[in-house]
Amino acid sequence: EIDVPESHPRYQSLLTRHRIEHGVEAGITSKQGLIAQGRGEAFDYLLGEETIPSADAAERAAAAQLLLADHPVLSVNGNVAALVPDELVELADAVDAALEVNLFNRTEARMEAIADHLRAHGAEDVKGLTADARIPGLEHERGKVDTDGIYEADVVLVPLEDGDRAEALGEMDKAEIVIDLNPASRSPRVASIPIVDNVIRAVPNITAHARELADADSRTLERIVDEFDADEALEAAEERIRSGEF
Ligand code: PTJ
Repeated sequence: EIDVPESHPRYQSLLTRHRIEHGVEAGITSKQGLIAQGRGEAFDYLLGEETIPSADAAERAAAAQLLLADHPVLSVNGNVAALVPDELVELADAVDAALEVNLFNRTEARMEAIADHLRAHGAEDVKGLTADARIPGLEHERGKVDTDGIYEADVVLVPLEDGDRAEALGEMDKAEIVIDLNPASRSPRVASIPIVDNVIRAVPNITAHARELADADSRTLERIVDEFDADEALEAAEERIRSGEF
């Protein structure tokens, strides 16, 4: 995909940059998405560019929560569509969730480009284009969702979400799983399950946990969700960043 040997110490980070750049060129990722990526990289560097144990626990709890859900939805924006399209389709498949394009900077052109991109990566049904419902408390464009998608979902996975929208979704009484590399950001702080990890590692790891838990009974899954402590996970991430071990 890019002309850098896999042994290069910054291989993963260069690959990620290339995908985001390509996403912008293809009309999938917004220019603000480039800035968001830069911010994410700085936090990822401080976390050691690895899935820390508390993030792995959060990813396992997220898998359990998604498997328990009646109507789980994975929200897709311009950054994750560029970074992990195959992995999102695989996760949706593993937990029987719907994929819904939901953009902070919504334009019809990007909505279509992302839906096409997901379909090219194997998605069968992509929601978000109907936009026949609104998230209460958000300005018109930013609150647009599908009735049979995010609006009626009981569990929503929102990667890289803006704080206001994360809060508004949380107020709709949904279990909210947020992936964000900044543990101090408002969206992971309002999430029921905050995952402080790079989406590049987080999404496939949630899928791996979901596959491992596929035959678990609901009591086991409920216990995994109950035992997960959101505040502890956020603290552990902050501690790792402050420890300076990178
Ligand atoms: O495609 P759209 O229109 O929906 O726009 C998406 C972005 C991401 C541009 C929009 O939601 C936005 O402006 O986000 P913010 O407010 O810049 O927040 C981005 C957050 O995601 C920051 O806290 C970053 O640390 C974090 N982040 C960036 N890249 C990654 C990440 N977290 C996990 N994995 C990443 N690869």
